[in-house]
Amino acid sequence: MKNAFARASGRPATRLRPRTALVSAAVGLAVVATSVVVASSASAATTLGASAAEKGRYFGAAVAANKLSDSTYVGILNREFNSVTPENEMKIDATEPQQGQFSFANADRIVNHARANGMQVRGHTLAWHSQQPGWMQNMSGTALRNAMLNHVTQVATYYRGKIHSWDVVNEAFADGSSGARRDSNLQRTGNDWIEAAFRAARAADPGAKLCYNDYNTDDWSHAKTQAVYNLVRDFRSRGVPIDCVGLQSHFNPNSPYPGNYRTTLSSFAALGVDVQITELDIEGSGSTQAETYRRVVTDCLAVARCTGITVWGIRDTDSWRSGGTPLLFDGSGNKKAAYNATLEALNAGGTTPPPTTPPPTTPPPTTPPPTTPPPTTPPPGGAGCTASISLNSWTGGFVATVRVTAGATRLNGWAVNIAIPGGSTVTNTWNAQASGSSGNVTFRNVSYNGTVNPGTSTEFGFQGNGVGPTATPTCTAS
Ligand code: 9MR
Repeated sequence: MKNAFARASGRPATRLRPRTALVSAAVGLAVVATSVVVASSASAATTLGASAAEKGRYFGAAVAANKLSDSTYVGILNREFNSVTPENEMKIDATEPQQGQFSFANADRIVNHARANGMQVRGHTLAWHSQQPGWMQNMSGTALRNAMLNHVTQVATYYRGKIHSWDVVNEAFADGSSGARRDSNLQRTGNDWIEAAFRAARAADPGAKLCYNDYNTDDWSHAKTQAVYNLVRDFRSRGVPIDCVGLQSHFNPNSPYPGNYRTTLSSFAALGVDVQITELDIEGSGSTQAETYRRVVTDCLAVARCTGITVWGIRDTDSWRSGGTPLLFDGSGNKKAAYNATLEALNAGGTTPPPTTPPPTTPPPTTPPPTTPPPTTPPPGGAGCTASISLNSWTGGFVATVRVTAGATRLNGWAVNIAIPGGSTVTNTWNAQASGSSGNVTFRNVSYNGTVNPGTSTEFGFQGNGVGPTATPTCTAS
């Protein structure tokens, strides 16, 4: 959407990860999991990230590298959020200012801060008509197509293993009632530019979830929403790799929260992709604003595959639309009514099924279909935890997604043991800490996903060379 706006300033800082802990016990055995739902009663998480994590979700914020020196900003970031999106630092103009010369310093500051503090990273964005560096703006045809694909490949490769989800393509559809693609130099390289970008991203980082991200796609009745839906449905039916849809969800009087928002979320999810609310902000104030935040959060929690929410900034003064005071903290860093409603809605969301997030749907080029070992049944109603693994394999490599499910008792930590076949090695891991890279490897929770409520699940993943594990993993509660 849009017109440019301010950026900000800063640098790195501290750490700290929230976690509400309650009792629990249990040691668990492992095996495959079916996910079951459970109402976690009266969870009283005191931060957004902790509460979302209890529901198997993340709660993130857009972050500006040059604000990482602001202690109030960083204090809130580290306390409340378990996911970050670089607000501008991974855009094309930032990462490839001259053709073939890549610049990752500012993005790295955010990624390093996130990783040091146990936060996931959403990558934003690999291909976009806007914020192109000058050299790209002036390109067209085959040269531009190749430059775009090279950009996707280089940036996704550089961050391979560090990105939870990539906005591979951003804002490719036109506003209004046409349902058409937005005209742009990228679009003029051919209608298949979007799928070409997704294929290149999958090949470069098979472990990242690949998202299409757009704005004004929140109202199910809008032509633009339908156009994105049709794109995703088409990609799914043809095996073009896509794992998620990002709904930016910038709400204001011209583009208000729609009553059919939940229908939009569930309709996309029914295509077999995750749905992420990627740039949430709601202009307004007081209880009106707070109630809209509550609705958005409640809608997300009601849809199993709505896996996370990112607000587009931390304090109102950090917002690209600061005049609309659209965020959860005021300019002094105080919690607003909107914050309280958001946290309440998260804490109230215990009855929702946990998200089911399969691994990337399409393997890199020349790949056999993903294989999934047959499920085993978890001990009925037992304490402890179970783990199931699904593989996306290709010649010489694999990505494993492991789902950890709590038994009858809340987990405060978990460890999953997986036998890596001889000759194979784990090359990188996300959402877990690995004890090694070969043989029997133990994957332990990281700070933000150790707490798992009874019957709910969390996921981690790893990538490896060789063949993926075939034995059933064992899970132990801690
Ligand atoms: O918040 C971003 C702002 O700092 C930039 O100046 C602007 C320039 O394009 O982009 C803003 O972020 C946009 C995001 O990348 C894509 N969706 C719309 C966001 C708000 O404009």
